[in-house]
Amino acid sequence: MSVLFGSKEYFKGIPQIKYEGTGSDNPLAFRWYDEDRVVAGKTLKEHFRFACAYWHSFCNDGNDPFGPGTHLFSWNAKADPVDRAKEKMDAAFEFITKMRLPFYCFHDVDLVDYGSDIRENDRRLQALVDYARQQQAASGVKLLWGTANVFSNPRYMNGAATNPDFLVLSHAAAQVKTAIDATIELGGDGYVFWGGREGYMTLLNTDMKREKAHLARFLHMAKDYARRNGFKGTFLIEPKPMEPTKHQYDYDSETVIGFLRQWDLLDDFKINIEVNHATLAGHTFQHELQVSADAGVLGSLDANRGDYQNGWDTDQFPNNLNELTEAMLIFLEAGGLQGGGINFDAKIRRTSTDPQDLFYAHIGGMDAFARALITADAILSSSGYKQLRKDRYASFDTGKGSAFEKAALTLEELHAYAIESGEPPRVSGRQEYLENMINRYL
Ligand code: XLS
Ligand code: NI
Ligand code: NI
Repeated sequence: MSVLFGSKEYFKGIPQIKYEGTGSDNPLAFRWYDEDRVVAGKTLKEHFRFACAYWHSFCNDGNDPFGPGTHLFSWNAKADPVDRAKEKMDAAFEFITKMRLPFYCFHDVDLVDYGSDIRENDRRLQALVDYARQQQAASGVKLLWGTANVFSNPRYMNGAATNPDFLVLSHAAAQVKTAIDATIELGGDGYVFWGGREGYMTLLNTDMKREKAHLARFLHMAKDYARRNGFKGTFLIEPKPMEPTKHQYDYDSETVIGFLRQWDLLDDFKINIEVNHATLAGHTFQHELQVSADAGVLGSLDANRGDYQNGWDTDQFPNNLNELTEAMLIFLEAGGLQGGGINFDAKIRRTSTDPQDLFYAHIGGMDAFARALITADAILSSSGYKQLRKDRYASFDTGKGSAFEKAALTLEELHAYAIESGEPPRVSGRQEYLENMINRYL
């Protein structure tokens, strides 16, 4: 695999990252992520399908509401937007291949800067799609999913598909059409809708019922267009409860599943769960995984973590082994993701200004997922964990409990059964025992 496509090396002196095992103290090596290691019937590479998020790693320069960026992007030098974007792509593919990430994800405006002329934007994106096709062929890196950023441009301040102004909606549609074309052309496995401003700030000016109907119509149009043009992949909705909008319609997995069912979209759409969005919704990452897995729509993951003290999307790189091990128990029991992968929707901190920092961040995330999956597999195959949970429900396996599940009991019969059987014995849920088990296997 050749590492360099362009003529310049942007991450100088950093070699391709290798697996060296837990005995290694090289900070630029994997200690757990051995991509060829087989766990539960698949290699780690196949399980995770790790992806680099173009926006955080190559566009976000560390700016915050109090000051400009701190990260030096040497690839942003050229004046012409397409030339500049090609250098950024050289840097991106250099990083992605050095990092051994098999996939990447982008928004249209991550690949190249957009202006306000739709035809010119389409032309610019096409130039970068042509370039990406060559980069993908040379490196073997693939597109996990594409998406359109229909939340940053000021015209989307009141939403995109849910905007009260039909003309704004049509601009969003124009962007989504071109982003779908790009995703199809680059062989993307998925297409994501994250409704950043699909929601409202105040009900005083909002017809919520009408806005949600518009969103459903918009998704149907996009799906029909993509299917007509040969897209065989998965459409994904990424729930988030708030930020930037006060109340977002795609609040959490349960809400999105209800919406997809109501509007007859469940055959084509699955969920893209993001860890920090789960916690913003007042849930755990594990909860969101289980809800989606149970509904058969566990599509893809945006990996990151939040901050216990903050109420916003801090998008830090994942490193919480207990959380990830619990998550991997659900992941393995669900049989993995349906068509998706694990995209690092995470950013290095404003103060992380060395070129190596982006590598440390991804190495840490990939190692944490690998260690968690290996641990979860050991728990599933050699502990009493599954049996313990099954046994809690044993009273539904036979007799009256089983009749209840089969809808063969009436409320009067349950009344009689309770009287005849007397007070139920206390049965421990053994939470601390189970929590200790995770630490024992780690
Ligand atoms: C923002 C979202 C965004 C989506 C893609 O909070 O996570 O990055 O993943 O639009
Ligand atoms: Ni995300
Ligand atoms: Ni996010």
